[in-house]
Amino acid sequence: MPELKLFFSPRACSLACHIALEESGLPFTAEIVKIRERQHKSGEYLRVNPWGKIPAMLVDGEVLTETHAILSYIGDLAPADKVLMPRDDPLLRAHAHEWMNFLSATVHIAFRPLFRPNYLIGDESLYPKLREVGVPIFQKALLEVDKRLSGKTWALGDNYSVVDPYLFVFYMWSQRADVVEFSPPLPIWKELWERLYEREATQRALATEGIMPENIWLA
Ligand SMILES: N[C@@H](CCC(=O)N[C@@H](CS)C(=O)NCC(=O)O)C(=O)O
Repeated sequence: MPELKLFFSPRACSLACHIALEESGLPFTAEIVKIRERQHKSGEYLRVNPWGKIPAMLVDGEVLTETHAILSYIGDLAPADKVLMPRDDPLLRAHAHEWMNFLSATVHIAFRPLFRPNYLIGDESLYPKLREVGVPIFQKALLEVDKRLSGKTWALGDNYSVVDPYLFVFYMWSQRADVVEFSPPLPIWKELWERLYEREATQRALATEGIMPENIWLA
């Protein structure tokens, strides 16, 4: 079994990988790299991931980046009885990738005007304009997730997969104290999130990241 080491920042998209690792039962270590303290731009972390983004995972010392890729890898590596990534059904596997790509390329990015306007535009006086344009796009992306979850227990249907912890993270972001006023009602996603929150693996990852009921929705 390869040696796995995840680099995470509390509440970042790395939380999806963290939960998936806990679900997998695979042995792993996790190292905190605090984005708020700009540790992801420190020389030490840049030696691991010169792109300076979280997450990164070392697999026997080899660096793997991108949440989608890390989740797929964890899903494939997990013991067969876990089935965190569909194995024998090419179309279902494609749906897993469809979800993860949508979450990474569309949903994650849709938070930018709210979280990191400085990544999109230099002039702070234009932030309100950016928000005006970005919030409807953000809302449309979130509503699309809620719609796609309709009638499903988990993202892929009846079975839990690595897609689900990825959905856990973005719902949590959507309910952050400074974001919730911009988020549309997401009743189906909320129910999925609650099912995920109850799982022991989720609770273990949250505890390691210092995310408690009293601080879960803080910015
Ligand atoms: N496409 C990457 C995006 C990674 C990413 O942007 N991570 C954020 C945390 S959620 C980060 O490192 N932010 C700090 C920064 O961009 O400076 C992925 O899906 O893993």
